[in-house]
Amino acid sequence: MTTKLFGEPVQRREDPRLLTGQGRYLDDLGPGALAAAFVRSPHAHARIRDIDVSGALDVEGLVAIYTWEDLPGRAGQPLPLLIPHPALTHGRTAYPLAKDVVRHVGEPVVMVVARDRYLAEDACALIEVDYEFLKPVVGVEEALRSGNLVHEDVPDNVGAHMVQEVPSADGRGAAEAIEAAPYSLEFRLDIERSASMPLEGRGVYARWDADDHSLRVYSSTQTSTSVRMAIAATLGLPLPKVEVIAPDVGGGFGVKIMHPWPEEILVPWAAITLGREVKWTEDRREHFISSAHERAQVQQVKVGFDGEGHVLGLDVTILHDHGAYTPYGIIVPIITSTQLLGPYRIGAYRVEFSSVYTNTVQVTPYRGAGRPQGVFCMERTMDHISRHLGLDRAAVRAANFIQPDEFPYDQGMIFQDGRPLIYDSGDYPESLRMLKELIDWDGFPARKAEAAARGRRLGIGIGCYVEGTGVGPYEGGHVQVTSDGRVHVSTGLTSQGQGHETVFAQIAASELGVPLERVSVVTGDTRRFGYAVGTFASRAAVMSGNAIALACRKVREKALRIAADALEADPRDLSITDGVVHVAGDPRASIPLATVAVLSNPLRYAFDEEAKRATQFAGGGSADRPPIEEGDEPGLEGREYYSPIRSTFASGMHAAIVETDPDTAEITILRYAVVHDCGNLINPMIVEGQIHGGVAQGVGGALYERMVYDQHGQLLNASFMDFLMPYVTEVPAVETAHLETPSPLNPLGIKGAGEAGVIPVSAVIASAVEDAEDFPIDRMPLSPSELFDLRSRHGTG
Ligand code: MCN
Repeated sequence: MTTKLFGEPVQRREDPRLLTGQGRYLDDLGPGALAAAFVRSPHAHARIRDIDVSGALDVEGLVAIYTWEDLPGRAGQPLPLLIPHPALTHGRTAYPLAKDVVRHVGEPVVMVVARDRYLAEDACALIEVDYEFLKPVVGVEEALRSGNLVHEDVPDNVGAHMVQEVPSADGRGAAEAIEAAPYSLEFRLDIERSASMPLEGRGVYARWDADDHSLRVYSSTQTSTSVRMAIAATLGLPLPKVEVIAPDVGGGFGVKIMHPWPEEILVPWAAITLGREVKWTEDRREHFISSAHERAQVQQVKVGFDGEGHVLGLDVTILHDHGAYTPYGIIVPIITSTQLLGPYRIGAYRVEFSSVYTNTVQVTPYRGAGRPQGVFCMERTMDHISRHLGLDRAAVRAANFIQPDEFPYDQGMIFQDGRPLIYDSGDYPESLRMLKELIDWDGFPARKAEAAARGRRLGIGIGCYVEGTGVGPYEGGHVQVTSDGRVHVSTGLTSQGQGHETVFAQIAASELGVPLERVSVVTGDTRRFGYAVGTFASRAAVMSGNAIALACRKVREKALRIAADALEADPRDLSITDGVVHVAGDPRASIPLATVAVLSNPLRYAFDEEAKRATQFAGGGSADRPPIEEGDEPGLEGREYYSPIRSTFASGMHAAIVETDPDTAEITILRYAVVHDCGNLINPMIVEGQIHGGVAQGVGGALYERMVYDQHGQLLNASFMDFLMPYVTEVPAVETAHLETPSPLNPLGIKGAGEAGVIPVSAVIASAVEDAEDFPIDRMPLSPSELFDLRSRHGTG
């Protein structure tokens, strides 16, 4: 690399646009489009006896009303189940509009299209649906106990049951290892439901071009290519006749990935059927009751260990609340059960989970995707062991760490991508050393004692994790240098605020040796890049980053070849700096990359000054060769795909100091420290921003955010008045240090960072509160009133 932009804290170039109101979000588009609105089920479980739309027919501006019966062919089938798995014996997905039965409050039943949203909502209010009530099931334990079935044909409400077991080196199973261990403990953990709450909800806007027989769809999505494929397949359109564009997207955090939402099928279908532009923008209540939730699990843990805290056997049984449907199969509990192992070498491990249906909103991946639950389980376990043995909590973790010379380290499990769970690199002891120094771990007991002398309760907590990032199967990058010397980069995955316009430009500028200002980046537009997987699983940097680097290398090689020809030099003697190709040792022998771009196209119309100069500059190649040689293409551009053999494992360790109020049980985070390792950093400032945002979300999950369902399946806090999120006043300043252990698996040596911040926060806060209060914390989130109750229960209140 000739221009050092990779690794620099370059300012986010998208921010001036986004922060000054210049962003173009879904609802900014199609101001004249017809509006769709939905009648959604008010009941958690009911049979639809009749739908009477007659009362709505006179509403002024009404254009159409659709129920399930109106949906043609595949559009009337259940939505796809994206990731089937042999353990998922009873996978179920919803119909785009409910057919016969509704299984959670908020399930769409009728779609109305009208001149504007107000009129569409008015019409919705006048449609009468006659429901026969069925008994709802809420909560995983209730679902297993009660005879009420969410799906009539799913016995016991269990959609999937899976066991993975890794015996110890001496061949013992987990039960045997625990039995034989000098010490053992058993405990239960409860983690409640939460959800990703992007500032911008979901939304779709579709335009049908009857002349061209083609459809253009804008969706606030994390995966425009999957939306495109789903629309083409469901509505029977040839793929090239469907284009999907993700405009600026105001956050996704998982809820906008891959699986087609009903609205992403229904709105385009209505646009085609009506021959008009149609748009739907989700409102906040719809987001609460109709999109997706995550996290809810009950975990039963048994652990056996020796006197130094080495884990000899671990047995975890998980009840995973899947809500009413399983559009992504069992990906979330699989991630929990595999990544639970963290940075540790565990003697023998057995994990069993049941994925349980309930009459609540479906569960799909939310930032961290099952890992916060796994880390909560493992880190609580480490704290239980330390407490039992009276050992330092950091020392017990260190005793179990996989050592730097043990990589690649095979955990013996099968990862969520169906491949072996192998960690590629890391240095966990060094991470811990850095973290202890950052938070002054060893100095804390004195600080705690000093505070206690003044009547204050302080506690310190710690949490460690690993994260498989950059999952495949592929991502691509396209790079083109035009005759004005500009570099146009595109990749198919989308952006929701991660700073991709900046980091991908940094990669291209570094690889090609051009100034950053000359690079532009387009993401999430199937017109520019048709094959892509999408933005989730902290994969954009690894996947598109490497694909773009490879495409740049291809372009660079071609540029050097053409330049060498023009300069009559050896390509190996050339370098590119500041957008100019130079011959080593001859400062006057140079040619701008812009000129090389002109020379790359034998059809040299001189449309601009640069092209005119270039045409005069050199003949561009030998007279005895054809203008385009075999295997070559005109233009200075290249497309490459990156497809890894397996995921690369990022890791990190967090620590927090909290204060709990002896009277009110209020929990205040006084300090929060992070050591993070995502391999080579492309942009440390962006990674820190990602970590800070993740920690803020994690603080929400640890102390505030929960979905409160009553026994009738009604979500009681479906608004920002009642669903508490941390404000800036509750989020601590995050002190961050980076460790860079490059990944040996990809050319840039990078690992992902986008979810890292959120993953261990609940575990860390629990650890710190436990230290302050001196009794075990077994649930998340933890409100002051719950802490108050726990104090009473433990006789310390
Ligand atoms: N990065 C870097 N160096 C590295 C690794 C990453 O500079 N070694 C940069 C990347 O280039 C990128 C950012 O850090 O700009 C995050 O990179 P990555 O880990 O690849 O994550 P993705 O870009 O794939 O983003 C997805 C991830 C996920 S899974 C969720 S959920 C999430 C998140 O990112 N949703 C977000 N962060 C979010 N941030 C915002 N603002 N909005 C969301 O919806």
